[in-house]
Amino acid sequence: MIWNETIECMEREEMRKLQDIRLKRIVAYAYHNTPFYRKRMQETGLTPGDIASVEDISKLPFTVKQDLRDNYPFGLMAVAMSEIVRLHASSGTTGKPIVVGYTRKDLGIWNETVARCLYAAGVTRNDSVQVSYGYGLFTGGLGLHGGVETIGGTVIPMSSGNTQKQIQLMHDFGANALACTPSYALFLGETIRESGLPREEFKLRVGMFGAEPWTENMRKEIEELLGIKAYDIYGLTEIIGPGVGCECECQHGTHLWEDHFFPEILDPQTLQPVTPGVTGELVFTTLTKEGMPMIRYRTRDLTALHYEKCPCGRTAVRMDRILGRSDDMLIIRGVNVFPSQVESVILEMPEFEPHYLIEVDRLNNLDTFLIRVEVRPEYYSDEINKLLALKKKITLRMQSVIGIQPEVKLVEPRSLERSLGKAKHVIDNRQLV
Ligand code: DLL
Repeated sequence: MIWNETIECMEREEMRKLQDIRLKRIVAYAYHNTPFYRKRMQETGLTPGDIASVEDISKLPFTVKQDLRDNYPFGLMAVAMSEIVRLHASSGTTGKPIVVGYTRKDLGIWNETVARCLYAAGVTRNDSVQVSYGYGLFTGGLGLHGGVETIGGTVIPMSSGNTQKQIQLMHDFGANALACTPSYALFLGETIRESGLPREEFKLRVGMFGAEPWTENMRKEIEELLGIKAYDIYGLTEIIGPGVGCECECQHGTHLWEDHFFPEILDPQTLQPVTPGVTGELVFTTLTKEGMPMIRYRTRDLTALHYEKCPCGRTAVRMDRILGRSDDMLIIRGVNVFPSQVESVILEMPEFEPHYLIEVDRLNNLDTFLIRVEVRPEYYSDEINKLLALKKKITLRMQSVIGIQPEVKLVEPRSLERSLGKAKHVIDNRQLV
């Protein structure tokens, strides 16, 4: 099912023409309406007339998260505040939040792009969708909410938390789709299993999970636990929120809605474009947003793009799973380590629950690297030899995948804290010393 066939299946050449027109327009718009962009362009000796097509995009300066912080709260708005009908914000881990503003037209674009995502995941007006992303300044809850209303589905606006009630109402209201973070989906699944409510009494068919990196193995785990098909949905506050892209039924890549959000992949070191298919940093330019346009925003997300047509009929570019964020990457004893690598090892081994915590510290100038991982009840044993053998097995596997040897600590089932929103998988104490 395709929500906007004209756009989602548009021939590449046509899409390029549309992007050319929109890029020219948005650059001139940003130049004339946002002093920040005007100054940046003037500093590099550029005028809007220098941008004739997407071929010229590399002439434009980048925008980074710090720019949003420096212009906190409303310095990047391109319209008078009287035109802004909604604000959202993302707290991040340090410093001031970043704030984004939407005009009425922007909310319309957002609803449209989330509607495309829902259709791509096979959710229609006949479905009811339990939205268990947080409502509020976080874009997850209200973003999905608007999309479900746009397609005419039934929204169940649960927000996150209150897990027992989530399950009770999911059961009683017969929700067909669930939208939340993958880590919360796991928690919901575990709680359903323990609740004693028979799974056949649930009508859940589809999940739309995102807002944090997850792996193929985690997908399998969630699908088995909840008896559903799980789709990856991607987005970020700075660009619009959830719905920058989503998987279709073919599930080989996340289609990005590139008529609104123009993607580039750059080598994070040289900031030069890489060939399609090669992994690098994802950079977006919003082509239509009025309230707060973003020009060449560096997401720090690492992925690759594929331009071949998808068997679903869509031509919209496909993005690989996000490998991680360049700023999530840990450098431990000189080796680059992504939490997603740790996660994929844990999930490929049947003995472990999909819950883990990485702790990094520095002792006598040497990095320490500890992974706490939960053993499944059926493998948790009183016999020390069995646990030692299990520990050895996972340590060796980690070492071969990551390249360095972690210290693995096997912990009891259900002993690690569960997450209601974005999971916290890493504690890096090295910054504190
Ligand atoms: O997380 C928006 C969102 C809400 C997306 C609900 C999907 C569903 P932020 O809080 O600004 O916005 O965080 C954006 O989260 O740059 C990625 O690093 C990460 N992220 C988002 N979706 C995915 C995903 C929302 N599907 C940041 N896979 C992004 C991996 C994701 N990482």
